[in-house]
Amino acid sequence: MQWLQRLATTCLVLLVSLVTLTAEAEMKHAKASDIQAHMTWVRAVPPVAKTTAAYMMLHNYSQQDDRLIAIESPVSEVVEMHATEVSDGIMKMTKIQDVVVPAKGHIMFEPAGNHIMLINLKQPLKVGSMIPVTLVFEHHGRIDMQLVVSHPPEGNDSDEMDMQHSGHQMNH
Ligand SMILES: [Cu+2]
Repeated sequence: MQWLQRLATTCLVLLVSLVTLTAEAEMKHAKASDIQAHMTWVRAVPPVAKTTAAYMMLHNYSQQDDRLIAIESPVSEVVEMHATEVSDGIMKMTKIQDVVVPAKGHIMFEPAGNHIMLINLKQPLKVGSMIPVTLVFEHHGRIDMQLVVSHPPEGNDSDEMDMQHSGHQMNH
């Protein structure tokens, strides 16, 4: 019966290494489709404006947290992630270096919240046109997407945001 025992042990070792290999492969090959953006848009601004903001809901369907470390776009010289804070009744925007999108979770880039700033626009952005944007993640790498330029949805206080962003523009 010794051969049977040996066979069983060999099978077990093979099985364990197979499972380990599969798990490792899954960790390394984080699929780009794990990360998905919804409700993406870029705020339409007058042609003279040098700055605008982009918004989206960002889902992470994978089993591990991922960190958004950079955002790129050919339409502006600089792209930054900003947080909005209220101190002494005044809304302030501060640059943030990265944002963690939790496993099986989502984050928002939204008016009056965290948002993406397109600073020093190279050309006026036409309403309805598509803007290429690349999100760079620690694990999932580079993810390309197209964001439509549009006016804020009905009921959104756009004047407030426009004021914020023109105020903000002077800091750059
Ligand atoms: Cu901002």
